[in-house]
Amino acid sequence: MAHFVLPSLRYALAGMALALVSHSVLAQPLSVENAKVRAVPPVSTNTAAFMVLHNRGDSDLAVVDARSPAAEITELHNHVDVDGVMQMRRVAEIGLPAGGSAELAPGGLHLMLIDLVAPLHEGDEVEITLVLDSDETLTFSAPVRRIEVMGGGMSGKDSGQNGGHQAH
Ligand SMILES: [Cu+2]
Repeated sequence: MAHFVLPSLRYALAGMALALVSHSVLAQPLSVENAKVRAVPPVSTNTAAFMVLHNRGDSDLAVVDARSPAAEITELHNHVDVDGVMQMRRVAEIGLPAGGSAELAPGGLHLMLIDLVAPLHEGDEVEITLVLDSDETLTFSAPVRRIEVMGGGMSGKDSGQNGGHQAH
């Protein structure tokens, strides 16, 4: 591996770093706990991230977007009961009232990581950025973990193989 950096690239990187510093303002009132990404078999191209969000501020806020370098697309999802069948739906935002919290957990709200750029291994750290309605962002890393499917009865079925909506 070459260790030198071309001058033009060096300038480009410096500019990028400046742009990130000036644009990415830490969303102070928002805190993230217990973030994790579901480990999936290498054939799976999608996975989900779970966490607990707390709004410790005095005003309401909402998470309106998310992104991760680990996936081509990151979406906010929820599960809804449609005639007794749980289906995933993309949601426009995850609202957090002042002093409130939201749990992203299997069977409910989650971040959907779609078209993973590389297979994820247990123990890997995945960078995730949440975008608020105020345009503030919060970036953190979440470890890849094995996460059991909730609801029992499904444990005998290898639900991770299709890489699709049943993966979580
Ligand atoms: Cu989903």
